[in-house]
Amino acid sequence: MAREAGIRLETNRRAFLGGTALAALGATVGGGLPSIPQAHAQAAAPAAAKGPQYLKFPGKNDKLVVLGEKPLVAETPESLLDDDTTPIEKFYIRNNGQIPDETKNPDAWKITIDGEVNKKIEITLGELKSKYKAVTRRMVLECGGNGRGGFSPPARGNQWSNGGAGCAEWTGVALADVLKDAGLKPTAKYTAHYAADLHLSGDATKPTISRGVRIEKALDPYTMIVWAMNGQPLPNIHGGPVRLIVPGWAGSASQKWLTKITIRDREHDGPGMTEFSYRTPIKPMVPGDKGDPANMRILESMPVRAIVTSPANGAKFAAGTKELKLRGASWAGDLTVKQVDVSTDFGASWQRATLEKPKNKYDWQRWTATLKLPSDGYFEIWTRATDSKGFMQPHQAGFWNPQGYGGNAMHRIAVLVG
Ligand SMILES: Nc1nc2c(c(=O)[nH]1)N[C@H]1C(S)=C(S)[C@@H](COP(=O)(O)O)O[C@H]1N2
Ligand SMILES: [Mo]
Repeated sequence: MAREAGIRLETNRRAFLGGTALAALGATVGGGLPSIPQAHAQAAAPAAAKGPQYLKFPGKNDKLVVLGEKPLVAETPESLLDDDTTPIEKFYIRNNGQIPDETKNPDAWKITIDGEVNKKIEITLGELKSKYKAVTRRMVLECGGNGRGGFSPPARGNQWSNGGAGCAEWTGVALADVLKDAGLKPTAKYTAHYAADLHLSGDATKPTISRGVRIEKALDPYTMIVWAMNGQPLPNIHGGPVRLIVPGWAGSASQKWLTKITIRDREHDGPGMTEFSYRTPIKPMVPGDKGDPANMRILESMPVRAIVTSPANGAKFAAGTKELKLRGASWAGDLTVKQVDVSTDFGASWQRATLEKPKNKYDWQRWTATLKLPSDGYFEIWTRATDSKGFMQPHQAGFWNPQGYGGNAMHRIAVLVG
């Protein structure tokens, strides 16, 4: 009978440095840890000496790990992503600015659509709900920086393991339906998203973050304006009363507390669109270099990723356990996952996992596998996914970039038998 013990082999750099009894063990595991973690471990040790800080937030699971307090950012340990649909209490939180107060009258919330349209639209959430056909879809939302903790040297930003992602049931309307009413001009090329959250500085004239997408993605029927999450009114912390969900692309495009979408005739240039923000190198760059903004292009679809959601990293099993049942999740941005494999010999040989179909496009794909263990002892379980175009996760986060996007190293956990 599997039993989670008091050991924790944390997978993110900050956490495993926490001086746990098995820190040395954890150092070799590293979901996305570089192969030579010791050097960084020493360099980063003083700041991380306290170990992981757990979230205390109303309605949220107290095992979420705080990556930043101002703004509030919290990630979900992989083992908490074991539900088919991620419950709200386990869903990661990523803010760039201040969290607005909860609105008292959600249906009076106003959204404006302007710019390269024939007819500017000003609509309340109440009108949006009654005027358009509502749909519910289970889709992954994933932070553009997910997996960043795997980069060596470390990249700027929150050091996510793989838990800057979740998969929820979103209810709302297709953005395309609203854009159709507004009437796109032939010059409509890109969206620009605006919201009600105040900049960290408190300066009301500065947007906190304002990203956008190519008009083709805005017209994807799965790109939605949503007001409910898992059948509940969208919680304030997740952008309630109303937000965008742009599935498959960096989560930053999924504007929370949505107030306005301006249609532009060129790529948007708001905060989060320029220099190194949500941009990856055109020509691969030297890891650790400053980089050249002219060599960067905007990040769109997220890369393929699989995680083990059960057992948890650090799980202990009774002596004589010969078989382990694994469960996990996998997803691949705009694509689907074709195959998931698992290994217990450090990637020397691989066994194919059983992969489920997504419920709808952009849903994640759950997977299971049964592993035979040759003996008691310490084992690492590695998992890797391959997407529908044949791209497989690398052993280490590659294509280094200053802000650490696209880090999709294989997920690794450690277990102890006996
Ligand atoms: N208005 C607004 N929208 C936002 C953000 C933000 O800071 N402000 N953060 C973005 C980022 S970077 C991500 S990853 C997702 C996170 O959504 P969640 O907090 O609901 O998980 O929201 C996006 N939308
Ligand atoms: Mo993000």
